[in-house]
Amino acid sequence: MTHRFPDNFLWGASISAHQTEGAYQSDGKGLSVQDTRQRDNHEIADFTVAVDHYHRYKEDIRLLAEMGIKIFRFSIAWTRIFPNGRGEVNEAGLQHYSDVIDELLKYNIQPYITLNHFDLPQALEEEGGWSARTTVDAFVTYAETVFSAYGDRAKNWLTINEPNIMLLVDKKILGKEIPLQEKYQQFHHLMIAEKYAFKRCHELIDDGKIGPVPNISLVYPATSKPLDNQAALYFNSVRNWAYLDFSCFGLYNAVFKDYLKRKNVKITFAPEDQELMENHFPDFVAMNFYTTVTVEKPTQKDGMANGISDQQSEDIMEWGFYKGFTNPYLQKNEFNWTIDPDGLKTTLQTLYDRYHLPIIITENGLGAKDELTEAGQVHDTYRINYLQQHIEQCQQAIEAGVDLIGYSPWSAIDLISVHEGISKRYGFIYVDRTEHDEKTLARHKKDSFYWYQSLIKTNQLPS
Ligand code: BGP
Repeated sequence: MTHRFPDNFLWGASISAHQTEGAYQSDGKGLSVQDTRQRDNHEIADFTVAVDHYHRYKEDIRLLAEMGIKIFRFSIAWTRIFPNGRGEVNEAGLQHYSDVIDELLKYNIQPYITLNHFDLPQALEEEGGWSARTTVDAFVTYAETVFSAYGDRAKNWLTINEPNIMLLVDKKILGKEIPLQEKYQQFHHLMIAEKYAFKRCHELIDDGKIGPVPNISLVYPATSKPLDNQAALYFNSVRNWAYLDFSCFGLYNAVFKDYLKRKNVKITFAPEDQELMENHFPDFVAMNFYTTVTVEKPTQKDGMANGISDQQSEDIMEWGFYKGFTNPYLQKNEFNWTIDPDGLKTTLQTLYDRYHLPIIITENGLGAKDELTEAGQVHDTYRINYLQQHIEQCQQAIEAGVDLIGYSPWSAIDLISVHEGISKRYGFIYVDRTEHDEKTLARHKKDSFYWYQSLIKTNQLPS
């Protein structure tokens, strides 16, 4: 039996600014923490040129329109609008995204715009970054500026990409470790900044809609031992629900509060925070999903070292709370990330039962080492299989009553992976470059491009 997706289902594709645009100092752009960050792995490409989407956005959008997408998720580089994070607006930067939006609308593609995707202005970082309350003020001015500039044409917004992963995997994403007390003060500031974004989007944009965009991985207990289940409860809270409970319920949940208390972390609230938390809410939840995580309760023999080295791996340890465990029932991709399509359905059902809001998947995809043939083709059957298995579970979730409104995989075009450079490709469109050779930067449609095009056209998975 074939099942069609709902008629208005939002098929899309996603990217972020710093991973695609390049042109890192063009037209008045300031530096962001992604331009300056210390890298563990110096073998990988940096973001100076990336895949040159800044100059080639028209070609990229034309290809994406040919693929048939209804929505395009991209982020604005804050440093193009305010090179120093605040102060005078850079008109050239403001014009650029206006042109991008117009180009999308020409093809009837709706923009879904992320306000900030890992690329905080370096000038704000030097004043304390998200540890400083003044960064919240700068963010609010930036958000108001782009809402006012684009809100007549762009109605759908996402706040701050994956604050949970940014804080948990700080070393890899930001290039430095943040002490725990500071990390959770940053959490508070990020989440308050998001509350302001909900408020100002609703005030400034007619019919404006906005949602949080965390990375959600359901956490499984390693065994049926009660203490493994408790480990999963804590990691689910610290990794997933602390963020969404703040966004959607306006509170610190009890498990997360207990975690903070046991870690001796104390959060400073500003006088306006409680009111903001309790009165401004999202219209939908956007979710990035790659895998699930499995944990057990650590024992004395595990030692007491704490650390989380990768968002998707078993390399997680917090003494007294949880420790990563290799799930023997799941396969892994070539970059060691577990693959769990069934877990996507369970994650969607859990999320929907918790928040009762429409859900849109804004990232899901397979990073792989693609090969371009001499004929300019890429036979990425492995990516098609991954997407097919996950989309099947989306369909099952919809049939099970989840209000899933769209699916926008990672990524529209090849881009520079946060951890692994251009060698780990995600796109439907291949970009001809290597880590250190920019080559032609020519675009080539992969087999997955044609597969996704046909899926969108028929609005159903091939039988
Ligand atoms: C998410 C980020 C993306 C993207 C993706 C894949 O956490 O929002 O920016 O990079 O993960 O991760 P990676 O690039 O490490 O493979």
